[in-house]
Order: sequence, then structure tokens, then C-alpha cells
Amino acid sequence: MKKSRRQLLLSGLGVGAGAGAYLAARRAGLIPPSYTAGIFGAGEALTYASQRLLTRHSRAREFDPSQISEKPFVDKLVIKLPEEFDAMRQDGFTGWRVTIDGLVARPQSFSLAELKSFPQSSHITQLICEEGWSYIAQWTGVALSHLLELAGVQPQGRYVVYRSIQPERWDSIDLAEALHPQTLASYAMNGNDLPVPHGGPLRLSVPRQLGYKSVKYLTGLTVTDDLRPFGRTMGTEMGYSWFAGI
Ligand SMILES: Nc1nc2c(c(=O)[nH]1)N[C@H]1C(S)=C(S)[C@@H](COP(=O)(O)O)O[C@H]1N2
Ligand SMILES: [Mo]
Repeated sequence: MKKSRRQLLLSGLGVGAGAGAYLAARRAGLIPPSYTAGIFGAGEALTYASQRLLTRHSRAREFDPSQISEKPFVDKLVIKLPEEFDAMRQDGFTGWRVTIDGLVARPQSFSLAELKSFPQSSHITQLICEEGWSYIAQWTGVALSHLLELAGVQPQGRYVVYRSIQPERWDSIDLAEALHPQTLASYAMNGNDLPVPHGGPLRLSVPRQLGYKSVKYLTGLTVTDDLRPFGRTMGTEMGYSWFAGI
């Protein structure tokens, strides 16, 4: 199976494969949804296919505590935080909820206290921005896979769309990424509550992909089998690749 998939890849998925090869690749889950939506070209399709074949289970590199950056970079927010954020901040984020809906057996809504009562996951990884800066930090939270298990993803589920309190900032990943053990709903950074500039009280950490996939101020997750109804960009900022594997 693995060999034939690889052969398929080598047979030129990236250079205008025939309809048969395209359909076979699609069945094998090797075509990124951005390709189907016609936004990005064959290059991204090839990157996605090779990464999914070779590194589905691989982990983002983890670092030693001594390597944690003294001054983590803060990405300037292009979009202002809405007023409801300030109101919740004044209440110590007691009203913050993250919801899970879509193709799940049991839709969920969790407070921060509930998230903190779940098994804790942590990793020291590098956040790499597409603009050329990066830093190493420890992220702590609950594995997204744990939350998705509580909700019970239906067998048709293929992608997770996630939203922030900034309506314009949302994104999506495939289920392999969502269930990967390093993908976290993070509420702490370097041992402290997640600072607001870094997405506090809650952000997604997707350390196997570029920083823009790690959406801050996480408020909701929707499991879906089709990203097309969500719009052409599938959440990713215009001009950036939907699949941003490092
Ligand atoms: N809600 C929200 N999430 C966001 C962004 C944003 O502007 N708003 N910027 C993204 C980008 S481009 C990067 S590189 C990282 C940066 O995370 P940091 O500011 O904690 O270093 O956050 C990502 N998540
Ligand atoms: Mo970024």
C-alpha cells in the first residue's frame, strides 16, 4: 500500500497527473482541500502528499528547557481584539468557553477550569512565523485529540475548522493534524498562564506547521467532511498556503 502510494506520488501528481491518478490520490487522502478548491497549485499538493506519506506520525522537534527563548516574539495583531474580549479579561476569563460542534456525537462547551482539569500535555517547540522570525517556548494545555474524543468525532469527519474571538481569524487542519499528540489547546506558556499577546487565555498550538496555523484566542472548533462551504481560503490568511508543514 505504502509503496504504491509513493509510486503514485512519483508518477507525477505535481506535474499534471491524469484523472485516474488524481482520483486514486484523492481516495488515499493525499490531495489537500486547497488543491480541490483551485487556490494553490501542484506544488502545495505535492508537499502535502509527501508530508502525509512520510511524516504522518512524526513529531515536531522538541527542545531542552535551557533552550527556551528569553524574549519570545509577539506577532503584531493586525485586527483589534473585540470589546467582548476586554469584558471577559476583566472577569479573569471566567466566562471564556471553547465549543466543539459539527460532525460530532456529543457537541461540547468547555470553560478554562474544565480544560485545566483534563490530562495535561506539554512540549517545548519552535514557533516559526512565515515572516522569518522564530522562538522556542514551552506550551502547555490539553491535547486537541482529548477534546475531540470527548465530543466523539463521527467517521465522516476529515477536517477541523477553528475560530478565534477575532471573527476574521480562523483556520482549518486535517484530522491527522488535529489528532496528532503535539496539537494542543494551550492555556499556559513557559509555566505561566498564557499571556494575552500570545493568545491568552487559550490558543491552538500546531507545532508541525507554520505559526499562522496556531490561532490565538480560541473559541470554537467545528468538525467537517468538507471545507468548501467555509469559503475559498478555508480560513488561512489570503496568500498563505493552507498546508504549512515545516
Ligand atoms: N487570533 C490570531 N491568531 C494568530 C494571529 C493573529 O493575528 N490573530 N497571528 C498568527 C501568526 S501569523 C503567527 S506567526 C503566530 C504568532 O504567535 P505569537 O504572537 O504568540 O508569537 O500567531 C498566529 N495566530
Ligand atoms: Mo506569522
